[in-house]
Amino acid sequence: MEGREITDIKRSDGDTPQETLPATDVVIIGAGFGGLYAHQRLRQLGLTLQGFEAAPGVGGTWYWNAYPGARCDVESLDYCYSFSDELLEEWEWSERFATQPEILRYANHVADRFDLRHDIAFDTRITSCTFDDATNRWTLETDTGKCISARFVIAATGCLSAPILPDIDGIESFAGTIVQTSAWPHDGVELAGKRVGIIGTGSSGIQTIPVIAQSAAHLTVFQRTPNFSLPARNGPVSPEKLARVKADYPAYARSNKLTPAAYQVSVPSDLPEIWSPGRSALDASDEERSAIWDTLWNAGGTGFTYSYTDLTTNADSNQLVAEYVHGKIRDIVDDPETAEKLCPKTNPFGTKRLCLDSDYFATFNRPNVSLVDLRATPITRITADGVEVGETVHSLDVLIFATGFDAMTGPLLRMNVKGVGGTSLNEEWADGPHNYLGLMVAGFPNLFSVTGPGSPSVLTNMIPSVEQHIDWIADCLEHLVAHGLERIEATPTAQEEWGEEVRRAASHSLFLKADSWYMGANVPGKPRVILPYMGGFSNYAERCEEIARGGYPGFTLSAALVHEPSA
Ligand code: N01
Repeated sequence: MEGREITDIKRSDGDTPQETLPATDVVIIGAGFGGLYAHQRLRQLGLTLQGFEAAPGVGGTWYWNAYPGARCDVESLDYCYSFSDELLEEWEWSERFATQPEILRYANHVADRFDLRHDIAFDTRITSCTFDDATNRWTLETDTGKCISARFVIAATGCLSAPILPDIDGIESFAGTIVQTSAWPHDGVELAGKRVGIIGTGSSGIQTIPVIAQSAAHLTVFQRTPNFSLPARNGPVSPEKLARVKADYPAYARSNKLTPAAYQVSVPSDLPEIWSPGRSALDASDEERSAIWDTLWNAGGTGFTYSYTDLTTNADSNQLVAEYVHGKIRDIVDDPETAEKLCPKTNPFGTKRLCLDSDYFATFNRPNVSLVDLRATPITRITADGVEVGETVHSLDVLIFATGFDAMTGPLLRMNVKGVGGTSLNEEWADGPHNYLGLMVAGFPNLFSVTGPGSPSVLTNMIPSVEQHIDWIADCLEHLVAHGLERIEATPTAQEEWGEEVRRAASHSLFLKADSWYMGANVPGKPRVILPYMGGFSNYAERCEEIARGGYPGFTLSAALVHEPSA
């Protein structure tokens, strides 16, 4: 089994590392899209690099989330690197929304084509990162007993790479197969003819449920909170879009980076003429709104959310769109009681990550699928036989957890990071993340995070976003080397002001009202703060560029050791 086991993650046992690797200029943690591009970009600077990746192969989140039905919900022609014109021209995507295996093939193709594997240690997880103020170097330890010293560390650790398994009584007593969507074995899980249960109805659950229902003897969906989902209407890549994009793919890909979400959502050609951009949903009549929403609903994808500007900022507009989607669910689902349970009413539309689905709601019309409403009756315990809800035991052969991630901060906080004076990042972030531009934390010099909290990251098309971060980091390292500098650190003031900016950017948003992972609300005890920066990708990228052009205000750059080594 190649997938990550639930209890999998090898932890540092506190033993002294057995082997010290040669010191390096830069350690790159992670070999997903961020890490791979970091290798490609930084090697051009002539720095020595050492990469570490917990998985046996490249791909990051697209390596681990190999569950049936996994696919991206950014269109494949947009979900790609733009750093190489040749790569853009030669790669052919087969579907509008690419599947996980196809995206993983793409990641492998990039690794092979640009020869990116040789500096990466696979099957190796970083267990600690400790900064030495005396030498301005980081020491990193791995779960394989290795230790390495690096001048700079790039944490390309992903935003949704720290899975969480809920603390449900009796989980270990289940006699059947337990599997997480985020650790799906690459050699598959036998589901055909089995009694399968799934806990979780976020993007992962909503994608996998319709596929599993096709082969399982019975599928029981344990739902705590219903979610808004829009139809993907997946299919082959549209020939019109392909022609338009391929006419000048590099220019098209570059122009993605000039947009608020690093993604150009195309408006369907049959959109009623009454539609124009930049309007409130409240300025349209009921008929206009229905006509526009029907067209966008039928076109599929996330274009629906661009229909009006205030769907996630004005509670009345939000109510209108929520009711529209409830109406669609009631139309699709035959059983009115089930339909009602599937209508999301506890969180405003679009404020938890919107899902894109292929026949999710219709799946509940199948005779072999049942919905268990955990709001009405929570899970009592898991037993050897299955899941006990109230007085009822749902007997299962396979139990799937699609229960999400400790998003954005989790991947960094699970690495036992200690900065200047031994201060732990976990302590620094006890009340939520603090950093400058989502890139660097005061007191943690020479450590860069890629699409971390406080950056637009998860609200954007991630591949252009990671490229923007890595380009900025690479330019910054080039600047340091060119000027004989060896240390860069965010100032506490810049960090504080950026925190204010992150809060200000979210202040008018209904996102603050949702129990979402954007707000840290899905992890018990996690501080409830907005994690991504909502000011838009293009503004943010411009700001980062200005800061670099201006000689890095808000950062302290130093030429040599800041402190004398202690005796
Ligand atoms: O995780 P989630 P996900 N008892 O956190 C439920 C990206 N992604 O893996 O809402 C019962 O969204 C929880 O219930 P509740 C995307 O950004 C992208 O699905 O907390 N249920 C919820 O239903 C996405 O947002 C793609 O009440 C429990 C579910 O588990 C992010 O990854 C595809 C529970 C978790 O949903 C995470 O998505 C897949 C408990 N104790 C993922 N604990 C694409 O690009 C949790 N839940 C398409």
